[in-house]
Amino acid sequence: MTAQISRAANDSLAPNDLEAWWLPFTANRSFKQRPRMIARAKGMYYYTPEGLEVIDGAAGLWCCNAGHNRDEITQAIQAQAEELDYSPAFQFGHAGGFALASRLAQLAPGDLNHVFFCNSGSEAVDTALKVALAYWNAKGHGSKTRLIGRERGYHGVGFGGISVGGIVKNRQFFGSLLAGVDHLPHTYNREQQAFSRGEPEWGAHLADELERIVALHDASTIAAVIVEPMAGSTGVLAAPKGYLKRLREICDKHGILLIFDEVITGFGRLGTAFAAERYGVIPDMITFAKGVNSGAVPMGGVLVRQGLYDTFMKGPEHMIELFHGYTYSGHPLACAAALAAQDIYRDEKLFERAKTLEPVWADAIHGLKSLPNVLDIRTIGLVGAIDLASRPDAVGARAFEAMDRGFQDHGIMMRITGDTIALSPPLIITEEQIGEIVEKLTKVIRAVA
Ligand code: PXG
Repeated sequence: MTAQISRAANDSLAPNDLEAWWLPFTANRSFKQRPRMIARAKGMYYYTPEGLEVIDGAAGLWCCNAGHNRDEITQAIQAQAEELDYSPAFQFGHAGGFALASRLAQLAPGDLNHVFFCNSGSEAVDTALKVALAYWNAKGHGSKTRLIGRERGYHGVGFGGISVGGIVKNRQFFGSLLAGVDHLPHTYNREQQAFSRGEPEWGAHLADELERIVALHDASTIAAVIVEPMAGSTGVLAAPKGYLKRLREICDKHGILLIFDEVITGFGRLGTAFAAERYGVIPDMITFAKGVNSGAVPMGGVLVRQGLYDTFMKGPEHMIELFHGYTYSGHPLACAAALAAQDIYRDEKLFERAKTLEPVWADAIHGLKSLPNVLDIRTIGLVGAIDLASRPDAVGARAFEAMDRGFQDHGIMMRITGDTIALSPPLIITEEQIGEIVEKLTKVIRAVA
């Protein structure tokens, strides 16, 4: 079948054949029958080829924190492309990469002083897991190889990430995955936590499950624990109060590295530069991507504590210290975009803005509580999730329809997972635009009742 879409106002942006592109994490056949095409973006809005304005309730995919098509970022990318298009990062360097690494190290809490660049969150996760293994090797503890993730965790789609991840569909079709992985329980319990704002009161004790895992495997076999401070993809599960501190304490007690996957929570999403700052917990590594350059050019990376980096910096000086890296690590265009995005975050105080708006946002989203089929609503920072009741024998159908009708009929972009609607608008959102999101969501949730 060749799917055609009607000739749109902007001919040059409307392809006439949708077959060739196999879209990721997408219902392809349904998309190609009723495509959701995007032609351009500005600020808080996307525009379809037909010119329909769509408010971005998702910051793209949790990444465009400074809003869309910011002139400062566009100009930085353009200037960089004219000056230096590509520069190898194996044995060579360029000023933008060093400037950005210093900037991110300053932004990060504690002694997370070093940055390893890659090109996505998935690569950042694989990088962090490999650094953890290589670190213990370098310390002479080669038996510390186990990796501990968490049920319902999302750490991208590399084999490392899906192994420590805990989303069943992302794992079940892909064989035996990495060996030697175990999982903490997830932290969601609707009975105890329904309609929570910020960190749920209940659930810190679930961190103690790490003690049970250590007792089972022995700490001498465990390299690292990786968790999202707020599990995003699985439907917005904020860490319960005190949970992350407890994980840190147990990791310290047993000599286990703690990795925060901040691919979503990094760069202001929870009202601080990193969630680590919000929780006053310093992990050994932070993975980031998405918001680092407001989604303008693919980029990810890992922030690494001083002690880890120092452990690698030994042996003959002509020798490579870590046998790992990517052709596009620290790509000049990604770095230029990131420096410009970081300027915007600082100059417009967007992280503080997210913090100030958090209660306004929470009031607005929790106001949807009485709409049909709403089972739970969770908010934290500038993130929200709405669980809808599933239709009988059709899990996911209601939210899928909400996403489709939201875009096609009501001019709102949202993310869905199962029957959960997830929201994470750009941090530039105004109170009026929060109202617009709520108004449109109200119509959509009623329409799919
Ligand atoms: N870690 C976390 C915590 C993430 O949320 C990744 C790693 C992987 O990043 P890359 O750049 O490889 O995709 C992510 C990505 C959604 C959604 O709506 C979430 C992500 C990506 C796409 C959609 O739930 N998170």
